[in-house]
Amino acid sequence: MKEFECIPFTFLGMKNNLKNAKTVIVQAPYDGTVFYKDGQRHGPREIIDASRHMELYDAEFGCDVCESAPVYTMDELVLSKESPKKAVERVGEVVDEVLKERKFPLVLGGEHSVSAGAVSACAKKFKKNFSVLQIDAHGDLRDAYEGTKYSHACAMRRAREACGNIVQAGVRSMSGEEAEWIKKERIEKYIFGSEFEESEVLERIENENVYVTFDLDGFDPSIMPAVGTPEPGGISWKQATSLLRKVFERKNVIGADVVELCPVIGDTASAFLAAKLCYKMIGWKFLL
Ligand SMILES: [Mn+2]
Repeated sequence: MKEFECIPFTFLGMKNNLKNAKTVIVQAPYDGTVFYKDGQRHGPREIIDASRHMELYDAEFGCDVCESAPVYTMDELVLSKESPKKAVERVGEVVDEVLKERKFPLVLGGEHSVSAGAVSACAKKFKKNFSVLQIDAHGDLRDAYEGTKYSHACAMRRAREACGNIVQAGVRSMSGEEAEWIKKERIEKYIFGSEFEESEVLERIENENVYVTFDLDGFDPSIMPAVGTPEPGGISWKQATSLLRKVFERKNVIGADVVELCPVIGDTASAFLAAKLCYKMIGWKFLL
């Protein structure tokens, strides 16, 4: 058949070429442990769709970032509906493969539980020699929630077990149980609200290798309404990009995720913001 011009349904609409790619996009469409507003399973697709309509030129670098740092987009994963443990472990297996290929894994959620899988894959490769930086409105530090240790509400508890050093910014909501645990573990100084001092956050990241997990509800709901639990008083685009740029500049970022987009009909700004955030991270990773 004659070939017609088409835009692939991939991140940035790029033609997939695994060999050349530096980043691998892992789509983790999972919302199996969400009890309030679900729909996070549609997040990856919305981010990909928005990314296909973004300008590829980035003024910060003066070029099309994806030309120097090509991206490969995996198709959506099939994740267990019955078992959160299996769903999270599958994400871990996939990220493990991406790391073995020496590519940069960028996971699109899906709910926050998928991050626990990605972090466990990092632990397999880096043992305890990495930190996790989390941007989030919530602590996500429960030991278990609604009968599973693989809930979105437990993602950072699992991360702490895997790596020892977690740093959280934008946090403005947690349970009494989490607050108690934080005191017991004496990790108060690693947890920042929305008015964080950038230099202090950077100081607390103890390892050279860093995994970044970005729950979009860390942003203020005025710029990111499409999340399951929008908490008032969140961080700005400027705060997020300024902090992350420095993390990518000073540290070795080994992988990242952007999770919890819960698309709302009529709102395109949220998916666009998420897509742009992903593209900025790719630029900082490979072009700084
Ligand atoms: Mn959250």
